[in-house]
Amino acid sequence: MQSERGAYVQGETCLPKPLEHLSKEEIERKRVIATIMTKTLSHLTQEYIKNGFEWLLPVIFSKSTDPLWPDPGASIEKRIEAEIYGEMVRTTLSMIVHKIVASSLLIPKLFTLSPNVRIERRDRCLTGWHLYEFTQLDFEVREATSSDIMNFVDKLIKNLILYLRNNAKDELEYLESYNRLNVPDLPLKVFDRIDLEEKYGKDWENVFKENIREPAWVVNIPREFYDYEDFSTGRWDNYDLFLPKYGEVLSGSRREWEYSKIIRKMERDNIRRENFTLLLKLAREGKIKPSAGAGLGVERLVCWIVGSKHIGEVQIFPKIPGLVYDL
Ligand code: ASN
Repeated sequence: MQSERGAYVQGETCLPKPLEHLSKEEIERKRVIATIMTKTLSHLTQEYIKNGFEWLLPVIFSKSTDPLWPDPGASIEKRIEAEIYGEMVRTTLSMIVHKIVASSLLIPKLFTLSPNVRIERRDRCLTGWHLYEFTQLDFEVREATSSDIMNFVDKLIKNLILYLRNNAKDELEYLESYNRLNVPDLPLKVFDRIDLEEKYGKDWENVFKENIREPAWVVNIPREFYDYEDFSTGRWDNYDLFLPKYGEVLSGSRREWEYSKIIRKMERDNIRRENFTLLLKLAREGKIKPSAGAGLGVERLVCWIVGSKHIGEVQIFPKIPGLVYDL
């Protein structure tokens, strides 16, 4: 691996270097990206608060976390488990279980900025789109429908772009992103995964992202037990938002809340029930309420905004699969 222009080069792909190895010029670019990150987070969190969401702090260790299975996109090399106080806990893969429980029992509209630890396969360092540690802006709304969430996200993305064009013009121009970052027309377009598979084949995600010019939705994607599935039609009531040229930045769904359906899906997917004891107990007691929500990859969003070649560039301390730096 050789060093070149702010990055280690591996094959065709540049892998972002740690801070202490950056040149003066590279430090300046990183600093501007950090300002875009600050403005993005500041704007997004304000939008959630304005829309009546409560801000939850994240958790790291829990007995239950996202199984991330079965999900055709998942490629976890290792799952981190640790024993504390005689109990087995896992680091957060996503706060999906916490969101469902908290929105059912306590706070109907919530969001969190949550560190997710996903030890991706090391070959994913070359996608420029994966990290082994990232931050998810995760949110959930009790009694919401999929269209409620999709309409909310449509406006969130459009308002963010408007905000940055007005309040971060110099930074975007420096990064050569200003002219590329257009305000999208709403509603964002919606595509069905079945049609995309028919048109582009198994690798539809990669072809799709090259064929869109504005962020666009894909719905009806088979995946984890907590996404709502209509057993009579086989349709999934879920949605992913894709960014042109980059890929999936947000995924979410209406949730399953009925005990019998959750159990049936866990059995079908070989999910270990003992890892979801509390969720199952609450569902059996009828305490899980219908909800919908989604999680937005913060670094992915900023990577697209600033036009980075590799997502590790938008992290101050890059967490690139297979590359463990000091910090
Ligand atoms: N945050 C996602 C959701 O709300 C789940 C995930 O990250 N796997 O559906």
